[in-house]
Amino acid sequence: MAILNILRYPDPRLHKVAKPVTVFDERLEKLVADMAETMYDAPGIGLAASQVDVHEQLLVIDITETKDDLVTYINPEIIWASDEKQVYDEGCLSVPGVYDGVERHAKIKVRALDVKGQPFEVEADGLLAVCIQHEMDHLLGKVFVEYLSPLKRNRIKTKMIKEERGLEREAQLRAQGRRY
Ligand code: K1U
Ligand code: ZN
Repeated sequence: MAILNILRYPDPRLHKVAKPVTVFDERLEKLVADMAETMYDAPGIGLAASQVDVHEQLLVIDITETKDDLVTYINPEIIWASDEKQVYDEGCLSVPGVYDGVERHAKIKVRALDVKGQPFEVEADGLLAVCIQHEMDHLLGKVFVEYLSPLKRNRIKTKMIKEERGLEREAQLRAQGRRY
């Protein structure tokens, strides 16, 4: 297994639209295992393939504290959504350190395929409903900060770009064997 690189906002690759998975093979199983390891390591409660620069309709979620209930959703579709909405303070591994309220459907019913290509359905509410909708947005190329005001989004973008420059500088100095 391997820890994959998570793209950071505002990387333009986060806005690519993912294509359906058509081949259920060992490569897909390895990708799912690597994504799960990457999510647990981060740590996070969800990860979409788009975040690791794989533009296929695949996501992993485990909202348990015990980290023992991994669910893989391939080609997920929301087949029902409640009129009722809920606001939750969301985070994102592609926008580390930023949490803000997003309004989404309070309850949803999702149809997806598992890693073997077998269909299943899930009814979700609470954090699971939030997380599925957040991850499905990633597959459409949408990052949660796009629900925020242009002012907040631009502040976040500026902060992320500054942090990225700092990280690049640290990496340069480390490569030169210096302390920073
Ligand atoms: O980047 C991602 O898509 C993962 C994201 C999922 C998510 C969290 C909260 C609301 C909506 C979607 C995260 O996992 S951010 C990290 C996080 O929330 C967390 C990390 C460790 C323990 C518990 C939560
Ligand atoms: Zn995210």
